[in-house]
Amino acid sequence: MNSSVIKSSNGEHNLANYESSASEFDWSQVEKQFSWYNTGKVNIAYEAIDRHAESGNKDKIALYYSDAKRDEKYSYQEMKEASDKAGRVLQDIGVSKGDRVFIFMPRSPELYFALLGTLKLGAIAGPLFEAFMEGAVKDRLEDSGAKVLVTTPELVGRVPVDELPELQKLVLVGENIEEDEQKVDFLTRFQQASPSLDIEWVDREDGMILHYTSGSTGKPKGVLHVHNAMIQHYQTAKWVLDLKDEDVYWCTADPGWVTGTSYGIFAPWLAGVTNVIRGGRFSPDDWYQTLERYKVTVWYSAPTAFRMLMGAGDELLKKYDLSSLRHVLSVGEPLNPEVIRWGMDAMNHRIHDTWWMTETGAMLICNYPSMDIKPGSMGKPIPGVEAAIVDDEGKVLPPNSMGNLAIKKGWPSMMKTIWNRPEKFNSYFLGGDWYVSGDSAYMDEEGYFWFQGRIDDVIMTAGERVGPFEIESKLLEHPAVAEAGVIGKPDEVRGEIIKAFISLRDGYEENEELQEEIRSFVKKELAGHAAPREIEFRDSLPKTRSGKIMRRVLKAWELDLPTGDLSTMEK
Ligand code: 6R9
Repeated sequence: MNSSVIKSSNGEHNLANYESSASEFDWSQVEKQFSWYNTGKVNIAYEAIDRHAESGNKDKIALYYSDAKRDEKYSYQEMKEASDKAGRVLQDIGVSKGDRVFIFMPRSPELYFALLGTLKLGAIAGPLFEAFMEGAVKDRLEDSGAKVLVTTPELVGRVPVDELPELQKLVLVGENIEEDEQKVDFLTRFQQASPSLDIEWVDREDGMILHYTSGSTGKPKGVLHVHNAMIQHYQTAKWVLDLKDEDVYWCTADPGWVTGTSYGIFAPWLAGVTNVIRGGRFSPDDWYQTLERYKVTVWYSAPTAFRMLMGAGDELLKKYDLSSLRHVLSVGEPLNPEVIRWGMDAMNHRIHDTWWMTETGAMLICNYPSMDIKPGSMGKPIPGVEAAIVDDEGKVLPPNSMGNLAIKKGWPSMMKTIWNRPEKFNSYFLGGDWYVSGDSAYMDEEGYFWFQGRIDDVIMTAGERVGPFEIESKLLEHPAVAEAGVIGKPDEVRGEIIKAFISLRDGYEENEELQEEIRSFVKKELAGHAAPREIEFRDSLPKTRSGKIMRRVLKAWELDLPTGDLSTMEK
């Protein structure tokens, strides 16, 4: 099943002792690292930032930020003060414990100040990816009952304020903002704010961050994480990211997605390292330059990015000095063996795959430095995590059987609930104890896990998780569309691309202009990355008797596969 094994490169933490018995590890050992261990009262922003500023690391660089226009750095002390000031601005407009403060803006230092300031007040931060359009923004603000939105003058037009009765304040980060009942000028208030703040000490199970993510049915769901997740953010920063004091770390994910918060904010700062944030869009030149310029030592990215870098050619790579790199990791989609081989040949680095989800809050199955890599495998569960392949009844299957990838309840960074929908939360569990991921996989005799696919219809395109239902619902709002079914179509670079099958209403003609119009409709209303790259018109779509579009049949059409059991199909 696996042709080659790449030998371990050994990290600081040799986890080999734990491999035979994951349950041997006791997470409460990790808690003792934190100042709250004795009091039980906690705040993740304090542990990530203030603690380092107070313990002799105040001048250490916490953040290097750059984009096309800005080039800045902040020490831990400066981050502490900036997040205190942002907290003050939010406190002054009435934010307090438990409130939802959403942040909808491109990466910038202010985004990070505002997010940390929100957490210091004990409020719940909700990051929104900057590419979201009006419909997507509205759904998320409405469901969460957000009280405050931090955004920019450029993006505020996408916020349908009149339709969001619970939204009280719009905090605008930009120049020359005129304040009114609702609008708040962030930068002016920030400059005047006092750089000190009384932190709200909360319980470890209190809400911290709300990430909206997609399943195969229904609207996007709000996954709530709590302060306690820091235990696992911290420990995986040590074990898996292999972070040490002197490291310069770069996670390329945007904080609109969970990787950009758990591993773009919390893990590196809890570990007290120097964190690099690069704004703007992906380009191979820009990324290599970023690695070179900051002498990045640990780099966490995604298969689509690696494939694009691979496609840009080794000549380009050779122009840069990447000798600072020590450890490279990947998440979000299957990491092809071919990409691992490219990593070895072109960069002389093993790329370490890691598996986890928005719901799980932190890494669960990984290739950590002290273990041998089997290219194509996601690795093994980290200590303290028990994973298995179970059948649909929750029965554990023997090695090499395909089934549901499931995790035994009880890891520290597990989501607390699905916002507003506790019944949805319960639906993740089988037999009480197994969290079922929605991925199918198998485990080999040596305990390595191999990803096979999604069991539901969730699409992973360029590392982003997109629910077909949200796109289908949007498509149906277009006047020409009678029925729509959306699937992921395999793609060499992006993993999958979004393909829509559409049947038209009477009076509309199938042509390219209409395709383009429908595509830009989704782009404008939802987000660029949610717009179908391919649209195919059909006279009718396959449906169950209850009227559900059978995406499985659409997929089979696309891949020229047998359509399987059609007994529930409408005749
Ligand atoms: C962190 C994150 C979760 C889904 C997950 C799976 C896919 C993530 C993977 C992987 C193969 C890996 N996924 N890591 N598939 N190999 N190493 O990506 O969270 O956006 O919620 O996506 O991503 O299908 O179920 P999220």
